[in-house]
Amino acid sequence: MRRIPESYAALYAPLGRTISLTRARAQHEKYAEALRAGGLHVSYVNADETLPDCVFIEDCAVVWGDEALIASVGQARSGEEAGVAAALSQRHTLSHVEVGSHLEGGDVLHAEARTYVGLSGRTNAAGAAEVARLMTWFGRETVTVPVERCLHLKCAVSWLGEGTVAIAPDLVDPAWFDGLGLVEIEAAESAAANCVRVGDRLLVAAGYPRAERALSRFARQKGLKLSVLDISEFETGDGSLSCLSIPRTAGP
Ligand code: CIR
Repeated sequence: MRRIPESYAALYAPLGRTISLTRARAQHEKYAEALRAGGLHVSYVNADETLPDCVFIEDCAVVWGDEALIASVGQARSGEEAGVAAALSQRHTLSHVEVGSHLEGGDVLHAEARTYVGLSGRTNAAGAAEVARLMTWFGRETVTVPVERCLHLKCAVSWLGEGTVAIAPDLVDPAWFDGLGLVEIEAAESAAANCVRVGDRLLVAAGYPRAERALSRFARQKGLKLSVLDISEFETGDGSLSCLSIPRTAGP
């Protein structure tokens, strides 16, 4: 995870979006507790005041096993990758996407033997090809999915485990995920399609009661525990659950 800089609130204030740093920090800590409850050790990259959106660490790298592919984030956030690369280099072998490749981790979804990469406003075909190269190394197939109605692929679809994804069909066509189980999230609550699975825990965003019922039914059937997390202060910055961490759960 990455600590929240004071400048995070200042970035959104001129847009009329109010962020309480106190609330954001409390929500961030609850999120870390849920990751720990799922069996992970959490380490932090320091905040950087010159990079107000840096808390959305997921976008900076794609990690699989001991490999970390350092992404190339959108221009407004450029520079966030360096601190994340330095932290990851302690335990991972790094590679960097090439100049001209655009890639944000929010567009990369691992599900069963496939990795799906969203072609979005933030990730281009060259960026997706770099993910495919890394995944081929691990014997995984990569599929690109057009993303036109939201920021990243994972705003619309996320891995729940047990062969299943949560998906907002109004944002991305479920046909791309043929062969997987689908927990459909209705349009009015589509933000709840971004969940995080760690160990026997499913992290879901608070404030989406119908989606929570559907996800809690899934969790009950599969013997998982649900952590319902308020991430309002990150949603105000267009973030969702997965963007607050880079998990090292998948891979050999
Ligand atoms: C951005 O626009 O890049 C940030 N304000 C939000 C990034 C959210 N990242 C994510 O969902 N993976």
